[in-house]
Amino acid sequence: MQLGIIGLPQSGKTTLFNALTRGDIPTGISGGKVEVHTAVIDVPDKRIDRLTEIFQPKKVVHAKVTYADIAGLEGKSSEKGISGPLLNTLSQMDGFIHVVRAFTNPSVPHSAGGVDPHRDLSTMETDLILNDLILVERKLQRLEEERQRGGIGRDKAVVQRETELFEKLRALLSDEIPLRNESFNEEEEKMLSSYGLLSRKPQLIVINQSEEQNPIDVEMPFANTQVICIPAKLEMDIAQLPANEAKIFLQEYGIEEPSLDRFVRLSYDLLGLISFFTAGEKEVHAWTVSQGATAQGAAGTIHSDMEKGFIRAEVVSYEDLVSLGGFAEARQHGKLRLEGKKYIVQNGDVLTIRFNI
Ligand SMILES: Nc1nc2c(ncn2[C@@H]2O[C@H](COP(=O)(O)OP(=O)(O)O)[C@@H](O)[C@H]2O)c(=O)[nH]1
Ligand SMILES: [Mg+2]
Repeated sequence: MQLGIIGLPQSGKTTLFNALTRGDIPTGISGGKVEVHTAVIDVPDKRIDRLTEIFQPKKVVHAKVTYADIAGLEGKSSEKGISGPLLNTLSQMDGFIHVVRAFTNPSVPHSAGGVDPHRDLSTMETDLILNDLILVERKLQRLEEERQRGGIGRDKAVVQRETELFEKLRALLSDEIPLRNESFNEEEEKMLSSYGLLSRKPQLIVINQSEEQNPIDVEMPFANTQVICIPAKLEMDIAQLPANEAKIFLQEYGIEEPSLDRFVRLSYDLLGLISFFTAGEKEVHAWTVSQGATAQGAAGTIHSDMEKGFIRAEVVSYEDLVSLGGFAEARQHGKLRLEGKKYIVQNGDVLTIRFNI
């Protein structure tokens, strides 16, 4: 799973990226050069800590999310659309972290004049929407040509439905509605899957504020959109401290949980992902699946042999396992269930897959 960090120049993308990765990539670089940095992050999860206490495994593996700091969007690519390589990178993302500047810092002038998070938010949103609109117009043109030629072996009804879908997209985008606000049926999803439409990707908006500012109220009336306020610079400074010093720092400021931990979890939720666990003396491991995944599908994320040779899954919820203290105890209390391949995996299920090859 990959999340692209986007936003206007000097909004704090690299600062946030450094905070997430404990990195030290130079910040404050102006100019709209296209540049991408990526890093893989462990998803913080207190459940893993508890399971580790119980099983004392040799190895612990967290769920992962990849973040990409993507510089190059300037909020004015609307007429021609976003340039090739940049568009290509953006299209490959599963979702966006959209950093919006709210911090005041006299040494960082704002290219559009004063600091105005609402203005910047809509500048970037418009950019994504217009870029999609250009793509949709082109597609409709090709469909029209196909119709005039009398089709090229494609079912006429399919071409018709595709045209209707893209006309619907054009109407939405013309009304400045991002496509992530809409839901699509299975056939439409399939028709759209090869188009990396940017406004269709789920978005987590990060209001990058100064630490002394009160949280800023930003309303986003669209589905698949969440907002979080983060003082990115402060978070970067904390992340760059050695772990023990960071702890003291957080205690002194009365911060229970760094906002970054919440942030990483929010971005995981935004993508509709859940974790299930495998646990034993060898390893405690968090695995990532989409909400609605089946037991057999989940087995496949561990190993393709487990999916092919799937017999049953032994399932216990994280809460039951932890409160009873182990698999044997869970079995005694009837909390260890046997489930078939169609079972829908729940967030926090601890699975043992039975399979043969
Ligand atoms: N005071 C303050 N300065 C910040 C904050 N976030 C970023 N900056 C500064 O703003 C400048 C641009 O940040 P950077 O992360 O490079 O922005 P990017 O162009 O979006 O990658 C740098 O000089 C940062 O130190 C913040 O939360 N507070
Ligand atoms: Mg940068």
